[in-house]
Amino acid sequence: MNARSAPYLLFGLLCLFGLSNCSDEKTPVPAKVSVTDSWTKEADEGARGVAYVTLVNEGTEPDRLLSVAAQGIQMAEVHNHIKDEGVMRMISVPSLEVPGSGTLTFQPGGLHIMLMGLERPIVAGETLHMTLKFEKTGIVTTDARVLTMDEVLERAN
Ligand SMILES: [Cu+2]
Repeated sequence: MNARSAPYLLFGLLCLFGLSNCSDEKTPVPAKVSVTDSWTKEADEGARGVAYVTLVNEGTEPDRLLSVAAQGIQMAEVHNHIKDEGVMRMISVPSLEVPGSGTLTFQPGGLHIMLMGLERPIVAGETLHMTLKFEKTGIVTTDARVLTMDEVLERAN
């Protein structure tokens, strides 16, 4: 080691033991999740519905989606699709992690919100009011656009 590299080594060690602010270390930003997109498709009363959201965490710390409620729907649950012995099936996700600085896009065949017990039909052209509860961010509301089946197919292409 020569005299030139010594200060860098010292800085590196201080950095390692947390005694100095490392220049490239960012201060953690508390989790703050927002819903940037939300949509659902038309469904008859008594049928099952499905809704999709895009979650963006502007904080660097992770958060968790704990529950979802939708107006006029008895029960809303976060589901995911998994491949089980070659067969796709749905599983319930009671607590979904939203990574720090991360984006989660719910979509057909993946993460979705299952809507069970429709007290009235979900009508295309209207919106469905949903309330999402996060561990750190708290309550976030969104009005999901209701698409027709044709619009859903168009979106998939
Ligand atoms: Cu489902």
